[in-house]
Amino acid sequence: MAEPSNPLDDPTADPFEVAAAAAADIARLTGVDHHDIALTLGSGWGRAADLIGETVATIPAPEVTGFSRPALEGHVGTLRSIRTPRGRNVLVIGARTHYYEGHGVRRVVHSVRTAAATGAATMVLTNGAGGIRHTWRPGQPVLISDHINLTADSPLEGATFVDLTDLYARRLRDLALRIDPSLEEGVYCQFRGPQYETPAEVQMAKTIGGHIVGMSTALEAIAARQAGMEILGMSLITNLAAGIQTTPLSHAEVIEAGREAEPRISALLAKIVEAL
Ligand code: 8IG
Repeated sequence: MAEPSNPLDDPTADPFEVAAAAAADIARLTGVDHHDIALTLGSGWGRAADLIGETVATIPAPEVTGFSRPALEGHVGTLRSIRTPRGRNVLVIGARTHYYEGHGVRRVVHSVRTAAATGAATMVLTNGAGGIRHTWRPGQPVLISDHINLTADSPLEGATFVDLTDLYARRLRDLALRIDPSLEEGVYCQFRGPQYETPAEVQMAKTIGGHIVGMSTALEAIAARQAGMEILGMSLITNLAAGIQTTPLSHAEVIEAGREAEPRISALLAKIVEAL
């Protein structure tokens, strides 16, 4: 079966025009013409959507311009429009395209650009990741304080000199800390994946100032900043990084840690979103 074409695969397409078309699709399909907050839910964070308010509409991501069909059959990502008790519209993105899927960085950041085009001024990025700090435990949520982009790629095109000072806004981290003062912070290192790191790569990440290793969030945060959004980043530590934990990393273990932590961290995230 031929894959339906994606306008982002046309190199002459303007990715911001594709994002504007996607935002128009979302307005039409949800009946909500403006969103205030966008939230990307990574592994372990999925249940937060049910806790932040009333779901107004759920749409399959492939019905929205530029969103990919899932790489593997089975799980189709969705976009949800949720109305909070305080009357804000939250766009919940349950369809993340990872860099390692090989569709190019335009597809990776399309959901973030679409969120901005729906009007969202705040982008909440969550993920499941490996922890470098040996005091951290699987199931622990941490705030992202900054990142190191080790993908050797960028969502910015041409001479686009975007400032990344305070990328993960101190203001939003302080707000999260008021809700849970026990939250720790760390620097997120994005590797290309999909293989996990070698222990030597984890030592490199540690040496250059990293505390968290993952495969998703840095490129998305750069695009969110370019779009003018304020960013909150949170990682669920599902495993200690290779060599920090002495046992091999297994995807099953990662999924299990996420499942176990999900009710707790989803409730925390819902409280944070309500306070944004
Ligand atoms: I879940 O240990 C998860 N995602 N790069 N390293 C990287 N990504 C991850 C890891 C990890 N665990």
